[in-house]
Amino acid sequence: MIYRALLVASAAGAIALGAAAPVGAQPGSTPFVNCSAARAAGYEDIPSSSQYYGPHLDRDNDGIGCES
Ligand SMILES: [Ca+2]
Repeated sequence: MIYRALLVASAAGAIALGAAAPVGAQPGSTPFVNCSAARAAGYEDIPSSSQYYGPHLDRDNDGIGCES
């Protein structure tokens, strides 16, 4: 019983860690943390269809993130 609880807890921890967005300039498969990170990685004008797009990158909500 205790072992099972530990197993579940560690699995949840791994998921939480895996869900954390990359902080650095290295592009991943998730939206950039912010436009500073996007620009540092060479990304601007990120379309909403991009895996790097996020609503937090598009303050005017026109479907383009981090306008140049
Ligand atoms: Ca925009």
